[in-house]
Parts: sequence; C-alpha cells; structure tokens
Amino acid sequence: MNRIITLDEFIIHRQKDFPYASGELTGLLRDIGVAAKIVNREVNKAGLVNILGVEGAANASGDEVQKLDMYANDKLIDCLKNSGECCGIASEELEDFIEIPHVGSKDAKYVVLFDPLDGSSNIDVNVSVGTIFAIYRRKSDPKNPCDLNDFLQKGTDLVAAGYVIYGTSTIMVYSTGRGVNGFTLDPSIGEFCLSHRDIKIPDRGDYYSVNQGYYLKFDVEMRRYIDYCSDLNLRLRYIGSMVSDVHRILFQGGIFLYPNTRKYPQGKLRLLYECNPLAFIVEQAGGKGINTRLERIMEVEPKELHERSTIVIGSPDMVEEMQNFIQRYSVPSINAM
Ligand code: P6P
Repeated sequence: MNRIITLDEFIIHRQKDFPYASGELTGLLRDIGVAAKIVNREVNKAGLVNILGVEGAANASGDEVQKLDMYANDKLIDCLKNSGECCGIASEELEDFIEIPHVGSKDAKYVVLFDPLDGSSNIDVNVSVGTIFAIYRRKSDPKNPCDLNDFLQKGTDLVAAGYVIYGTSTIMVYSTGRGVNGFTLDPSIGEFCLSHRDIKIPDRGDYYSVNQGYYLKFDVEMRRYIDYCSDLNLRLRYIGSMVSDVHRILFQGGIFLYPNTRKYPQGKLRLLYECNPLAFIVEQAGGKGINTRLERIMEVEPKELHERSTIVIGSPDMVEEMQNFIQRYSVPSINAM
C-alpha cells in the first residue's frame, strides 16, 4: 500500500522545484486547500438547507444563511487574507478586485482570482460543483496597493492554477507549471491526499461536452462538428458545471466546448477565472485550449476583469479536429469582407 502523501507535504516537497521560491506560493496553495475543506463541509450540508434555513433566513445559531457561492467567496477571502502572501483578490462574485492589506512587514508577491463556486445553481439538485483558482505574480510595485494590471494577465503568465470539484468525493487538481496532480479529501483525517499523480489527458476520448440545446443557435462550423461527433458515436456528457465537465474530459479524454451563442456572442465563460485556469491545467496535462477564433486561450490579452470568452479545450487530437472544422466551415462575417 502506498504511503499517504498529503497536499501540504507534496506542496512543500515540490517547493524545491522553484530554486528562488521562498515559500509564499506554498503558503497560498495551502491556504486554498484550507478554504476548500471549509467550503466542502458546507456544500455537503447543502442538502440540509431546509433544516438549516434558506438563504437570507437566520439559522439555529442566529447567523444569516448565505448563498453557498457567497459563502465560498467569503471563506476563500478569509483564508487568503491570513497568509500575507496575497496582495489582491478578484472573484466572479465581486464587481471589482479587492486589495488585501499587508500582514506584518511582508510584501505580498501574488494576486489570486477565483470563481468560488462554479455551477452553484446545480447545488439544489445535488450535482457536482467546483472552485476554480488562478494565481499570478503581481506586476505593480510591492510597496504600493495592487492595481488592475496585476489581474489582467495572460494565461501564459500563470504561476499556478487549479480547481476543486465537490462531487462524490472532493478532489483538488492543480499545477504550478510542472505537470498536474490530483488530491482527494479524506474526511476521516481532514487531509487532501495525493490520489492522481502526474495526470495526462488521453490524445482523444469518447466524450464531447457541449450544451446541445443551443444547437440551432450555434454557428454552422459548430453544428457540423457536433454532427461529426454524433456520426462517430461519441457520447454527449454535459451537466452544466464547467469544473465537472472538464474534470471528466481531463481524466477520460474528450472535448469541452462553449462557443458563441446569440445570448453570449463572446461566449459565456469568463476568461480570467474559468477559461485560463482550466486551459492551463488541460495544457499541462498534454491537452489544448483555444477559442473559436482559433487563438490559444492562454495567449489572449485580457482587457476586462470579467470578460467572457468562447472555449474549446480537451484532448489534443480532438481540439485540432475542431480547429479544422472552424477553418473549413466558418463563414467570414460580413463586416470582415
Ligand atoms: P449553460 C455554470 O453556470 C457555468 O458558468 C459553467 O459552470 C457551465 O459550464 C455553464 O455555465 C453552463 O451554461 O448555458 O449551458 O447553462
């Protein structure tokens, strides 16, 4: 039986990969692990909300019951505040970024962006949800407060990124740019334990993941590709929780797509704290991540904190096939003529 390796032990051991690392990133990743354990506890109780009270009502102890995504948001901020390693945070739940005050004399080197509870609408029907996080080195002067440019960084500048999936088990998957590893929470000891070492995505898989309900609203190249997947008898798996859908693709191979629709002409998913971190993970595992303009997701220059993007990520051979469909079937837009 293999020896248990906890997340903390693994992070500290791998800190040696970074000769100049002085432990700040290690502290950040451990803080995110703590927040994930706290969120996991509440997500798993969500089914009891009728006993604990619904959002906005006071629970037995008189505390107001929060929406779980706001709860997750606040817990992540609390945990990241303590470390002193993070000078700023941006969240899907917050309109603007927030500056984190200095802890002691420490000059925080990093900013963190996250979607605290992606797919939270699925909680009411007991479907897996997830936390997605992205860590960048700040660009501004450490003596000054962080600024927007610290957050508007390309995916290629990511220092670390990952996600936590709260499902049949709770798994944290992350990368610091040297491969991808997964840690399963063992509730009996309250530790994330190394369970998936050096994850590699298969070159192709039997699954495609897209909201086929929008089929008639997709561009012709997307419809042709979906028809192609159907002709290949690939299996459609889409539960409307990006972390869960991408997690399946990462482990079993396949392709996840959220293209432009009439409602979301730029795509629905957020570039900075959904597309970039998951594309980083998929690329680190040997996969590919592009948008429907055939740009590598991680090379897109962000312009706004909450900007949206189209996304096609997954097994390299399948993303390349999708690229060919876009090249072959896309109709140049009239204004491009
Ligand atoms: P649709 C959840 O709301 C989310 O942000 C992602 O987790 C998910 O992939 C997507 O939106 C689902 O969107 O339009 O298919 O319901």
